[in-house]
Amino acid sequence: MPYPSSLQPSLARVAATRAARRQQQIPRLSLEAKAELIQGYHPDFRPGSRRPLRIGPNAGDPVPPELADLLEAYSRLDPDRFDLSEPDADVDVLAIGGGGAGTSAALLAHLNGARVLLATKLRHGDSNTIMAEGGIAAATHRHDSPTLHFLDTMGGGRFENDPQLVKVLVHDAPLVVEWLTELGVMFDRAEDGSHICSLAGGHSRRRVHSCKDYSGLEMMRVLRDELRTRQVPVLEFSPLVELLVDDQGQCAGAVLSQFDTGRYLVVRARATILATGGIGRLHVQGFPTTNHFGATADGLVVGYRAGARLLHMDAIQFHPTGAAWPPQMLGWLLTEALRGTGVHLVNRHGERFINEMETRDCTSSAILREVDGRGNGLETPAGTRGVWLDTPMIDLLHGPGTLVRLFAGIVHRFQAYGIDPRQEPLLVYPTQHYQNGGLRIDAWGRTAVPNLYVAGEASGGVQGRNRLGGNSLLDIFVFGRRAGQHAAEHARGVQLGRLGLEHVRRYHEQVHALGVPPEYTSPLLLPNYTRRHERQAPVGGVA
Ligand code: MEZ
Repeated sequence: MPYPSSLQPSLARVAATRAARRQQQIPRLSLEAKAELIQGYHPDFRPGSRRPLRIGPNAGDPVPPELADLLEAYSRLDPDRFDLSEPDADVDVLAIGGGGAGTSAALLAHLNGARVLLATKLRHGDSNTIMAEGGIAAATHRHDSPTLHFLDTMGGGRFENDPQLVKVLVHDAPLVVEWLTELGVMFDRAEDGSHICSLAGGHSRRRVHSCKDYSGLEMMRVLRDELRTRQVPVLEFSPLVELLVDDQGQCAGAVLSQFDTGRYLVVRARATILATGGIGRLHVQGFPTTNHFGATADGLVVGYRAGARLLHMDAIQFHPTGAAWPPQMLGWLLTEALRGTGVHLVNRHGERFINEMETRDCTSSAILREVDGRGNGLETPAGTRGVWLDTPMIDLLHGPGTLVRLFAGIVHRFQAYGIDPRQEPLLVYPTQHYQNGGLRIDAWGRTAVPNLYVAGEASGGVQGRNRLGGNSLLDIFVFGRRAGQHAAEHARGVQLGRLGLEHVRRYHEQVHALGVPPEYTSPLLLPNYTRRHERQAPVGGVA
């Protein structure tokens, strides 16, 4: 859908100011100015954006109400009636989640001699990994070092990251990029064969390795092939419903549900790895999202019920540049690599208002200030609002053909709606992108629950309160690999007791004491897109 006539005067203004803006330098904000901007405009700080959890290991901690409702709901299973006497499968390592974290965990567990099952809610690969555009961060170039990567990551996370986890993240990073390259990932390369690296907000060096603007899809292509070639069993369309905990308090596998038959499957496992991803499809505060349909917090909910602790769950990442037009693409990711390649953010008057390489918490807040606070944004006839991401700058700065060469996916997607990003800027607004926190892990992905591991976006501690671009694809492979390797070794020594759902029974008592109606159940499994007035309950699957 081409731009409506009401936006045309502003489009003309953006074009008229483009050449002059090339020379303009916008200084980075001081720490104080950043803090003030974030506290004034970041959605995490809006009234009503969090509420204290009332039950479980994190009782009293603030979390988004959309998540709190799921954490304070009943299981889909009745622990008094559910039959666990004959497990459907018995494995050493059960990896749950078909994205990069789960797949790399399953692969490493297999390579370390474990009998592995990978279970996933949708098709193998359907995940936030395949939505990742920009790339993976790693200090591989001569002018860079893991130490600089460490400092940038800690600063981006507002120094609340677990330093041990960040140390592991940045030190494993070059190894992970080498591993992916050897497996066959086709990274963008310069004429001398070296990887081309781009800049992302908060990184002091160019260290994001990309595969055009479909980096995650390319990585997932290769990993999925690898798992298939090695004949690791994969169970698709089988979402996680509950973890099993034995009579010694150890995690002992999981109950999955089969979408097609509605049947439950009991999988006994000596080690279980949750790699179920994020919560974008909860649409916190009504924001659109860049996330895959499966991102409904399932692992967080069942891991919490089993006794694992959450960390930083009140810190949600809003990517600054989600599509705000056409309406069909609302919230779609417009990679940060565009800004890293020189694209400006400009308001309705064609003016820049922030250094585009600030961290995401800051840049998103600046956009919200421009639109909501200063009235310098634009509104479309569909009611969406935003500022401009001036994509024609790329060809102006780097020569004709550059935009389509580096960002082919974005160009083609917008052309399908009659917008040519080579000629016209894109209207953008912050979009829910990532959960900075998650279930607390150590350097091997272990939680406080014996035999239970977490890897990737469902884990907490690595990213602090604000993740830097490129550190998510990195996180999933670093900690997916580590969890898989450790789980395989650990499983050899595990003796499981009687399988049980006693933890669910105890949790139900607490939910009941809150007065939660019995039809409020979780995990959600699929996003709830019924219209508000048609809903039976505000959250979860209604049993
Ligand atoms: O790590 C990310 O989230 C990332 C690089 C996203 C993007 O802008 O492409």
